[in-house]
Amino acid sequence: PLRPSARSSIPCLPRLPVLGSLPWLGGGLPPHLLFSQLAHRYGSLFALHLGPHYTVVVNDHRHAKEVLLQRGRDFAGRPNMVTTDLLTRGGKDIAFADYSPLWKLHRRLVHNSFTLFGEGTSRLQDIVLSSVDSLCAELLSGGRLGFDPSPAVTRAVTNVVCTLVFSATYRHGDAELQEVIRYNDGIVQTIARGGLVDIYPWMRFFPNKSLRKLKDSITVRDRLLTRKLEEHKASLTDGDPRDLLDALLKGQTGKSPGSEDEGITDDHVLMTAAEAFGAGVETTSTTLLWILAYLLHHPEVQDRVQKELDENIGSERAVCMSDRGRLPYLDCVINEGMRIRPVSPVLIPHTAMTHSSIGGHSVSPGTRVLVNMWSIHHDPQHWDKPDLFNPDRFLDNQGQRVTPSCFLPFGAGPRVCVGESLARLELFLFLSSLLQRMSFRLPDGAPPPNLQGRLGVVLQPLPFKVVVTPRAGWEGGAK
Ligand code: HEM
Ligand code: PLO
Repeated sequence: PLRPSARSSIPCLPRLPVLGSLPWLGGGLPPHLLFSQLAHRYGSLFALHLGPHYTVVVNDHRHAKEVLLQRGRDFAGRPNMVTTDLLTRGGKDIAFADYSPLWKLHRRLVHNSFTLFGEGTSRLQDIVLSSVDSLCAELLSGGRLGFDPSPAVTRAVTNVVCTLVFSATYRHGDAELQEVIRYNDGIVQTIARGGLVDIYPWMRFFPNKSLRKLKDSITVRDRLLTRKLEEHKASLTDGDPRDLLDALLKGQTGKSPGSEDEGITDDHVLMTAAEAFGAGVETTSTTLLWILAYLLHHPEVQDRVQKELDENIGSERAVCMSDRGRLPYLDCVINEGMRIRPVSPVLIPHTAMTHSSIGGHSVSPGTRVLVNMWSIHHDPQHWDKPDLFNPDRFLDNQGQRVTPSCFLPFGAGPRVCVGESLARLELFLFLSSLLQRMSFRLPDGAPPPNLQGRLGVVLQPLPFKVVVTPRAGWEGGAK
């Protein structure tokens, strides 16, 4: 094929004034599926007008790598969006903040705080493992009648993040924990319904029940976090930071490099802590639930993970991070779960900060870019039978683990997920411990979980039920 010249424009959907291309986006499909479908008609790189916003949609891993990696800096901006501006007090966070020195400093502080937890000490592992023990006990007491594992999983993951962010550990049924879970749920249900593709700022002026609920949930969140912040300020010492809030407070004194801006305000500390919290809960619990749903569809995969655990760990002790190299198949199962059901099927919108290009086409500043991870993770040119859950695709024919180049569950480049190492640690410890100690199956006569999912701010599985039975030696859940 001819190499497109820098002048040729990206194939674009038709448009009308004000509405842009919206009349051509009917059909009610969620954005990731709609864009995959449009990619068949217009090619993997196409453009459309979301209301007034010229938007390029990337469906191929090569173009995605140009945007995220090769020219990552050019595309590291974020657009303003109504709901996320409310959520983050106008971008005083990381994920929805535009490119700035302060955003960079924030990223570094959060990243350092996680690695401090992780590598220097084994504290992070201990935190996760203690939450794992309560989760196992809770699931095993769920009895042999089918039950929805989601509340227990959410509680366990929330507990881990509460410890990391503000050093709180809760017992089952704690009122503050319930409050946290409730407000988070309120945000999840109302922010960006149908993905993070925000279109019309003026919509906020219409009476809107869902915006009301979002504001109320944010108020509850802010009240709780402000209290934690004040407590932390009062007890801050010169020693090592106890948690993420401490690390951010300590970062307030260090001025961001080479800038004259105001530095990290209390608002920034609050918004970034709230975000690490929200991201930490939603993504990890959703991924765990997707993998459980797929294990119910594929009992042979569950058996194989358990065989690997029996042969390499046994039932005498708990699994720990240093076992990771001994459990390659489990790693493949985790990767395959993140491939087939990416929590964020369309990444948070990027914007071009300068003149740049994608696939040889020039792109002007301000252009929005949507990376459709769903198409990339389901591209039949790169994945054999992409709709099949098949962890073996992450092993080569010598049984060694491989990472295909079109597998990008955490994104890449300047905007890559800051929680990747934390997420991987949690997914590994939760799944290995659960499958070491118990088996999951469908309740008698129940249909297997629906795998289509529902797109909110993340792509979630619909509720499903499991029956849990302890494995030999783990009748009590923990040792
Ligand atoms: C960004 C995936 C867990 C914090 C992202 C992005 C993806 C992603 C795809 C967007 C990249 C882009 O816009 O180009 C995931 C997955 C997770 C996970 C699959 C778990 C399975 C976490 C956790 C945290 C976290 C545990 C915890 C603190 C963030 C933040 C950003 C981000 C703050 C925004 C980065 C920026 O815009 O500079 N993540 N994530 N994530 N993630 Fe995660
Ligand atoms: C989840 C609900 C919380 O109350 C607020 C929140 C903060 C950060 C968001 C997260 C939500 C959803 C998942 C996001 C994350 C930032 C990065 C992550 C969008 C809205 C992903 C997968 O990109």
